[in-house]
Amino acid sequence: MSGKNPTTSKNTWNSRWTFILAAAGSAIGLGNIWKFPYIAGQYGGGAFVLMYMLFIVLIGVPLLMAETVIGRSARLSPLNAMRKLTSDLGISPAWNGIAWLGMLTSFVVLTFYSVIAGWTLSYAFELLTGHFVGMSPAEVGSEFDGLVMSASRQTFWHTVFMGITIFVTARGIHKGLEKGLQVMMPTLFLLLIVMMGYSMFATGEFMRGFHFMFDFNLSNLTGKAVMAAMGQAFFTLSLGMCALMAYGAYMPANNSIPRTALNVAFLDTLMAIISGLIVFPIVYAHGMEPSAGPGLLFVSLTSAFASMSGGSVVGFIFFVLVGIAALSSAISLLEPSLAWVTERFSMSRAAATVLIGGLVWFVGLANVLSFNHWSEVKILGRGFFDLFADATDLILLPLGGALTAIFAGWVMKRSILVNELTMDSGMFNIWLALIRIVVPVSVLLVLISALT
Ligand code: ILE
Repeated sequence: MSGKNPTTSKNTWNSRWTFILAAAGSAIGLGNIWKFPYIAGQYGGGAFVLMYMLFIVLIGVPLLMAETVIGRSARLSPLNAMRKLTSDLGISPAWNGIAWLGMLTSFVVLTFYSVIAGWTLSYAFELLTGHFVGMSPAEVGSEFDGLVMSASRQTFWHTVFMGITIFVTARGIHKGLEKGLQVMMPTLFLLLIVMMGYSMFATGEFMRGFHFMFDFNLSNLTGKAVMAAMGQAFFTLSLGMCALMAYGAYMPANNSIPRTALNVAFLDTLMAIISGLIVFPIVYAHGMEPSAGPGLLFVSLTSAFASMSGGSVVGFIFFVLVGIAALSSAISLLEPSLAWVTERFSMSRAAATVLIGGLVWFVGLANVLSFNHWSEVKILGRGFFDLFADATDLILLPLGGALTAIFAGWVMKRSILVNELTMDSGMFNIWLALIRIVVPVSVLLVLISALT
């Protein structure tokens, strides 16, 4: 392990807002806009949404704080942060497995995340060319099928997306991230509000969409639905993959970790809920099914853009902004392995980015092919895309999260936690109870209930 320490002011983000934006940039992405509506649709709406929000509060927020504490207290990449903490405590290096697991998970997630982000770029481009104008929802649906059946088109857009991610990341934290996010994230938020206005006033189905999301029937809560809600809570907050641990290393010492965690979780959840309130009314208005799967966002929204005046331009802007939200998330997924490789091999950041990003791109091709040429190739009954998505959501993220919680709650020195969290003792004890007991026990119960 090299002794390089990125605490110098050069490497800490230079304002309070920049860290919040970067952390929110990591959290807000395809998970909110693409995945939340489609998973909520598949698991029947209300009860799933309720469980998801419960997991955000009980597991997500405490864990977000724990990951950030680990990163900031050591000011190193996740793996070296864990190594430092375990060696200071004189305990088994087996705990460092948390960081290995996080690096593996963030890598695997990025391999399919980039493919879906490629879909958004493809849609932005096609909308700009006016391709969808006047198409019926059925025609828009078969266009989507055409995209996933085409290995070459998906490979092209996956390559464009990874290329941009590598380029921006290689330029370094300051230059790459700060300026853009301050403008893009609020713009995306405004556009989502505008589109929610469309769903509210132009579809005639807003209340039906609303009821789908918020009326809950507990009989819908199968073990699998609860597990999916938990996986989604981890995914959407970028937890269990060491992304926020890596970012924590750059967080200024005077930023409040609890306040940041609450802000990020609130913004992230708000974006997901708004996305659902945009998508479901459109789905109903166009006679589609909420359970349509990964194409839900693309087919429903594009059908709306196809029929509204100026829809091509609005749609183009929308998908570009979603692509940018995905970019700021993708950058955070590269960071755990990247930070470690630069420390370990004294490699330049740019070279390490190209190396890791290139590997992600290559493995990502398996996801592209799983939709078409390799659709018959099954491992554990799943094609690559489903295998990677399920393995991360249902197992790796919760496992990484639970181990992180156990480490932070039971193993780390209390003085470090107290110093980093700066909360009053009542709040601190609530956090400690959540992180020591509620997080690990819930993960365990959900895994057991889903497997039995
Ligand atoms: N949290 C982000 C999202 O919801 C990414 C998940 C990093 C992998 O899109």
